[in-house]
Amino acid sequence: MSETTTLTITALQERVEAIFRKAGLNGTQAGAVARVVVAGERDACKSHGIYRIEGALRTVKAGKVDPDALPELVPQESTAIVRVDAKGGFASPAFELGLPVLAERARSCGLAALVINDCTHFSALWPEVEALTEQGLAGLVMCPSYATVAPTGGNKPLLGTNPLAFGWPREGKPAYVFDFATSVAARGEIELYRRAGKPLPEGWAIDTEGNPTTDPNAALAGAMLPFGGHKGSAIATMVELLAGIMIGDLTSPEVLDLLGTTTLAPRHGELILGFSPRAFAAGRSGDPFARAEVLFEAIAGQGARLPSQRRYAARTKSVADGIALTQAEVEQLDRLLALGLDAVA
Ligand code: NDP
Ligand code: PYC
Repeated sequence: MSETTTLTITALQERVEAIFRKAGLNGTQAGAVARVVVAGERDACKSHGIYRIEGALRTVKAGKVDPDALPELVPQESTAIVRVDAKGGFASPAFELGLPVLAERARSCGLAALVINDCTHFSALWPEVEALTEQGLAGLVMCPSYATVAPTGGNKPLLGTNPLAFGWPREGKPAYVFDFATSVAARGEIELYRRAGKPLPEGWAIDTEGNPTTDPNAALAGAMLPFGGHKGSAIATMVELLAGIMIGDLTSPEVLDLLGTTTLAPRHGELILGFSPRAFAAGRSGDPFARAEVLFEAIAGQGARLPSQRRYAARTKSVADGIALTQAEVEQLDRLLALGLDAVA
């Protein structure tokens, strides 16, 4: 078995934050970005954990994200739309800035939307959805990425892997949360197969000729496929419309035109919706949270697991035992900390 090193969550946060500081990110950017990277590692979501640091640094080095950005709330009073201008920085600090205002508006209006413009988003969406559920709100979050997915019936990359995440708060229990790419798999997952020299499961991708492939390199050069055929294709299109066009930001093909590559983290906007279940259920019989529990119990009663259950179990273990990193991962973190942006091409 290969050697591992175990770090506490706090120690990993400090190390990842230091890497981002060394690479030139200001405190606002470095702290928030490190928090989502470490959360990914803590919850055993390897495709959005420390593996993402290098891509983020490459994006800084290429000048496609502003490491010194300070996100700003755009004044828009008395509306359910809260807008944060990320100022060309990463999405996470913009989200952290907008969250309290979104929560306050969602509570007072029943629902509210946080629009983030001009951000670079490379992480999972569940940290954002969970931040909403921690406020007692249900949440729906989505963003485009870059054109890497062929629409069903097509054969060329056009849509993004466009993640969609939802959360429902639960009293005394971890929230019900799902978060997935609208492609069969996230692109990060394909990259991990490539690095491991393993073939992809069938049905994930097509090559540049439009033929099915299980070769990760051919898949990355060709196109990924939407999940659930035409259904995933339509949901990914909805994400382009709502979290791209509607909020006055880039669609996935426009992101790819801007970056010219999928090796950098995508720059676009993000849409975060917060709902107050109590406000929606007001005047109707039954407590929405109690009714939701009946549904969750019925799901579990059939032997099915709730989404995020695996993640929460991994989190419990990480909190108790720390996060185990392979020797290669530790060496990579050391290299990034020592060299900063010189560590990436
Ligand atoms: P997965 O297929 O790994 O997981 C999707 C969701 O389904 C998770 O909530 C997972 O919970 C749940 N789930 C998995 N198996 C089961 C099961 N048997 N029963 C019930 N629930 C289950 O996600 P993807 O690979 O599609 O996406 C991975 C991540 O990539 C996401 O976090 C997404 O936000 C991110 N991403 C980000 C992009 C960006 O542009 N920022 C683009 C694309 C993806 P659990 O975790 O507990 O297994
Ligand atoms: O895994 O598909 C992905 C992805 C794209 C941007 C961030 N993650």
